[in-house]
Amino acid sequence: MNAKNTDFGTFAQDVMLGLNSTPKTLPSKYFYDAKGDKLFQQIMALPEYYLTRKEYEVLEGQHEQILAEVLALNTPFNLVELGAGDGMKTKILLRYLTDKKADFTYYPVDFSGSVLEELEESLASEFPALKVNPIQDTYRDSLKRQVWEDGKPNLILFLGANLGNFGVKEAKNIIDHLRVGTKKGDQVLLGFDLKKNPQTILDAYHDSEGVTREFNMNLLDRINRELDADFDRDSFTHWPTYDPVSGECRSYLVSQKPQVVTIGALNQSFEFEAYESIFTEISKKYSLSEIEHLAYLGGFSVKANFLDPEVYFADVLWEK
Ligand code: AVJ
Repeated sequence: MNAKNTDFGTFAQDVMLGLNSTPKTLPSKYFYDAKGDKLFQQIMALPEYYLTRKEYEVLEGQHEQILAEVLALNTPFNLVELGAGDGMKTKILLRYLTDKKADFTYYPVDFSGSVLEELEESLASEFPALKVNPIQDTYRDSLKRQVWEDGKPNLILFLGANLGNFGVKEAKNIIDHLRVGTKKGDQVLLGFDLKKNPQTILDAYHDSEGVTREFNMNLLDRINRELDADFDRDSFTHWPTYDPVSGECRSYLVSQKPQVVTIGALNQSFEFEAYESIFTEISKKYSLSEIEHLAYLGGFSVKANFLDPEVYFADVLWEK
């Protein structure tokens, strides 16, 4: 595997920076260790978590149109996927491209090494002839390094509303990295969760089984496990919010009492006032005009928007 070290130093530093900030915050990319990957797979199967099913519907129903241009090139290309995860939805595209005898190499990029290993195994058994080159990295660093760049056309997948994990300013910065990391003619397919009934959105992040709560809490468990800390998870509440104006769904862990948490690896204690919170995740919801504006800022032209019949989710195809 083309692995970048997601070493202890980085996690510890990010936790230190985040918990020393006001308000306190922790980066959501650290949700995804082996336990977090499993919890996210459970989230995707929840009745309230419509995102995965809606995007699956889009890809299942419209993969022919989505892939028509890249197939029409009739030349070898690279299929790069930022945040590949378990590849469940991507396999629709891989199956179709394979059936069409397309000549391409698949570069799944993910921050989680454990999910990449599982993906590699499942691809080897389901697509034995597929050329796969997994890359363990962040979105930004992978776009800077571009280990896939060999002059062939690229189709870059950024599915699953993963861009939603960034606020507006940061999302623009990621789009800038996409611009720098692509060449003229390259295509990008991005998944966006759309603005909709606020209750539907809130329910997706506040499921009745409490899996999303566990997913957030795992961050505290992970700090306990890996950084020798003493977070008492039961004294924190999972609190998601949704603001229909900004489209920002935000998750917080709220301390239910004044308390002190010690992180051994940092040699530091952190004080929490009663009801002080840690901001753990943003999942931004977009309108179609906001998405179009992003394309414009990045210097991409919009080829097509692929929507599900209920207009819950959009996969948009851009070209540089
Ligand atoms: C993987 C970023 C798409 O924001 O909806 C699910 C992660 N967080 N439930 C999202 C998540 C809480 C998810 N993404």
